Amino acid sequence: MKNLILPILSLSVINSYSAQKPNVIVILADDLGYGDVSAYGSQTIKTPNIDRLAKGGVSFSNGYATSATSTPSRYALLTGMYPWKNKNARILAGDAPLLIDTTQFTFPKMMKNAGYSTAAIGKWHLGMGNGKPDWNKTIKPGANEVGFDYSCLIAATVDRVPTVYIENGNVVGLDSKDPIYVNYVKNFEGEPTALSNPEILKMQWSHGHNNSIVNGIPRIGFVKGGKSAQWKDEDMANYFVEKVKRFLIKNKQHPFFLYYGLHEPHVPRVPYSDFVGKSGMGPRGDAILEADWCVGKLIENLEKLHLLKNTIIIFSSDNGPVLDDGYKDQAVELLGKHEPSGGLRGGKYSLYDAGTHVPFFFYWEGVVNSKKSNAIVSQLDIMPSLAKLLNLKIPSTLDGKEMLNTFLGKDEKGRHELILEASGRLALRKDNWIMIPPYQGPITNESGNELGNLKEFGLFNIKSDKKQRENVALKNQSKLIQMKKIFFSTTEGYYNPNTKEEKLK
Ligand code: NG6
Ligand code: CA
Repeated sequence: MKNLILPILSLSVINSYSAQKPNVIVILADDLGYGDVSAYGSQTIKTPNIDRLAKGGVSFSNGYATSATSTPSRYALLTGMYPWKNKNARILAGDAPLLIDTTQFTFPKMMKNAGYSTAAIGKWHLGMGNGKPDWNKTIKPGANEVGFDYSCLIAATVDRVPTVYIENGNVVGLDSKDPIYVNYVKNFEGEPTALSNPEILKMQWSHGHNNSIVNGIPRIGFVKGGKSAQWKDEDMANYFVEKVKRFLIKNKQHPFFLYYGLHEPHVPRVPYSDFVGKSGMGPRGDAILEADWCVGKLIENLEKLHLLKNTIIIFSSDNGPVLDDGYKDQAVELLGKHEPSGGLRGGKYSLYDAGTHVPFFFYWEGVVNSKKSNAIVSQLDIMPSLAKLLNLKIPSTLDGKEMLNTFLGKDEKGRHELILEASGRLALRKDNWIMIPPYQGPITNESGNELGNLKEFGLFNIKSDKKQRENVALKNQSKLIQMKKIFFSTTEGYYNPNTKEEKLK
């Protein structure tokens, strides 16, 4: 009953009764597209658990990640700052140093200061250590130094070494007699790679992923030793579900903030056997079903612990979808009628809308009513909005905007403007318009996704032309001029038409 009265209590009242502070969980999927959840109407995949959050809460049809790749998106969510202002906020290698400055204001620090227990579980990809860490010692600084009391993470992505779990800075299950070494430049003598030993691969690579082989899967980067600590991709979903469960049990009497980074459906897509073949779309679809199962387990555990009614759950994805992201897993061949981007143009890596326009749901059982909202919201705005709810102070310099009532479904006022980013390239969404300035560089990358590199300014009305088929810049000069003005003043010093896709590690 308690939480039913919450909305009518004044904010100061929420604060004086710490027992009533709502728990907060942010679930961030990896490469899940706007059309990859059935909540927005897709008939080709069924995601009932994610849909439960969508249908029981506020379902945003204009929800955005800041960026079309993982590292910058996650940086923005956790700091409230546009990631393109930090030149290092690009797809990080597995041995990259911690990207967030330990003195920086962060979402977990804010929650911790408000008395919350904080945890990051799952995908990290924000670097750890001071650069090329010794993985056999405690790796610092990392998630624990930017505000998380507890962390259990994969350092980067599922396709990058080291392929080990790292709990509070320590590699889990490491045998000191078999230390682990990582190198992103050259291989360790005698260690098999996808090029030297293709016969031991259980999954083939299509581009990029031809370095060390772990669990029969070729990865990015070279690794030696640490055999006892290597994860089994098939078991990863369950591993993190259990870690989440333990965290919930431990904190059932105490307000908590959980950042839960699902690893699906990023490549390599290697779901648990229960999901294999279940989507009819091959590993990519099966991995989405597994992600949905993880969300189901989380809800089930919250219910069992009687926590669901006092927990805000925010669900989104770090960037848009991709099919062939470097492994031959038949994502293209078995797609059928499924549209991962939900009919938007582009995908991961793209300045077109599907790069950053992602699933976005705000669920708070008993407090927030079921609603579909067309308001434009960004993951940047989550932290400032929760600050408002909890009456917490945040720096005035943040790029995130307070939109509490929009998240609570009480009004439809969203952002008017949002800068979108793809590998350092920038665009502007303003109300129903998207303006993409000219960029050199290829039309597509190896994944086949269109990058949104246009020779001239592009202007699209995404209300009337959601697929961005028609560049209406010439027809709408005054709109273009207005948008250019906003774009150049917001991004002053950051627009460079020669920005190329960096050679990725
Ligand atoms: C790219 C990888 C891709 C993926 C991406 C990061 C190649 C050819 N491609 O470099 O597979 O790992 O980085 O994805 O290596 S993200 O979602 O974490 O940003
Ligand atoms: Ca991603």
